Amino acid sequence: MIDPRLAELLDAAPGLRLKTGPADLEHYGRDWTRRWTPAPLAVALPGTVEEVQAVGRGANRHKVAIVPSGGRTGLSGGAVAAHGELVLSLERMNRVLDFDPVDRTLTVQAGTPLEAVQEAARGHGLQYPVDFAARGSCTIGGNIATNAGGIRVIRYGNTREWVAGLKVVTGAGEVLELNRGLVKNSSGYDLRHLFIGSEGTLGIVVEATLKLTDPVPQGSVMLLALPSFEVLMQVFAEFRARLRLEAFEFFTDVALRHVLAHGGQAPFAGTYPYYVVTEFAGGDEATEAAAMAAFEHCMEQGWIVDGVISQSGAQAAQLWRLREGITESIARYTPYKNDVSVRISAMPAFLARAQALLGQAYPQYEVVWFGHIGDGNLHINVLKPADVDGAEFVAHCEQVTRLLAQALQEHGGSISAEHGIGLVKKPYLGSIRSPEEIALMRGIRRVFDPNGILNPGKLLDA
Ligand code: 2HG
Ligand code: ZN
Repeated sequence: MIDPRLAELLDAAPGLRLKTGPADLEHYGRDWTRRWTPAPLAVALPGTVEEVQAVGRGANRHKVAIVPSGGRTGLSGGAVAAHGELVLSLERMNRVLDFDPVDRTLTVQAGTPLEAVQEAARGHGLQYPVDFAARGSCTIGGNIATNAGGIRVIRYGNTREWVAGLKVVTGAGEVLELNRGLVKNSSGYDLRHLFIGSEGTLGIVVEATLKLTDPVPQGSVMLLALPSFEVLMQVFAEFRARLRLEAFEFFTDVALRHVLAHGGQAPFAGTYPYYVVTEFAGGDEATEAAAMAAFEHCMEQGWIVDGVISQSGAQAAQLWRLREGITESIARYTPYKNDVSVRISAMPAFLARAQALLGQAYPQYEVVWFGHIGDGNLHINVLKPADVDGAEFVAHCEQVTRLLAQALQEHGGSISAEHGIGLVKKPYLGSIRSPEEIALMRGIRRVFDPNGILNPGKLLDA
């Protein structure tokens, strides 16, 4: 028999789709973290803003928690429903609603996959430049909820920079139109920015008006081999000084080995401990000369020991695969993930500290280092050995994360650069936010969601 709360929902919004089968509950109740057992009450799939409002009203009436759900590619447990929540999937709201050639904006429903946004922009001769490996599965609503970053932040910034307007349904069921696509709007608090990065705790993003920009002509991609961690920031400084960088990403040989185990060709005859993938716009002679000058200077200094440069789009894609394939290639080891950042200027000191700390803390585990080094963002993945119990492994890694959080605090960094706090990083929020800030965040949450129905337990406790 159908739960009376769900029957009431269907009465209020007959067009709403509900899923309650065990396979659906499992599928929609988890994200890429895989740490929690999914146990939602049901999955609601609205097709309109009014249906989202109906779900909100019903949830408020019965004090049922809602977990907003996009592509569930999150890595911090922000979209996990493990306690009888109602998952509100935006999957059916996946249409491009409008393109304005004068404003150069694209208005899309929140469930639109990032890749579809990028394609729609290209179709109009423009680009939406936020980009990362999960582009085919993640949705723009989820990108906004976490202020997603990715591989081109160094040039274009995070999702926040590209949101010109938002339509949201608050926890109280009101519809708000925030900023309405304006470039200039000095009229008090910019609530749009509160919603960006709020991890589904203030309201449900239902539509977004996104800024687009000029496409960049196909540039070149270089793969560089480095002899040590210590020279990484010198290589970055040299390339950044001479070229307009679109991306500057690093990974270790351990990461490369995992990617190659899944297919693809080794880029060099030999192996080296560290690699950088960098992309720069241009394609003209001056850019090529600048890239060669940077490369040669680094070789002379002994900061680079080998390198290749793409000669075609296909080769560029092959080189990118070596970096973009990392997360997928290690997924079967249920990695414990750290996603940390410091200011770029603090990176050399922090790198040395983190390497010493983690080397000592994890002698028995394989640790995969990679990340957006040009943004001061490191991803550290600790792989679980098959014979170690999952809970024991996580408990051990959490002890180390506490030490890492302390080191980050000393270096003025953040425990979550781009994946969000969710459930995974909640214990460490105090390492980046003061008690006063956290109290204000709680207060803001209560204003938008007075009954505490929106993604409870995520980001911060009530
Ligand atoms: C990336 O940069 C993503 O590829 C995933 O942020 C990072 O798996 C990770 O730790
Ligand atoms: Zn990343």
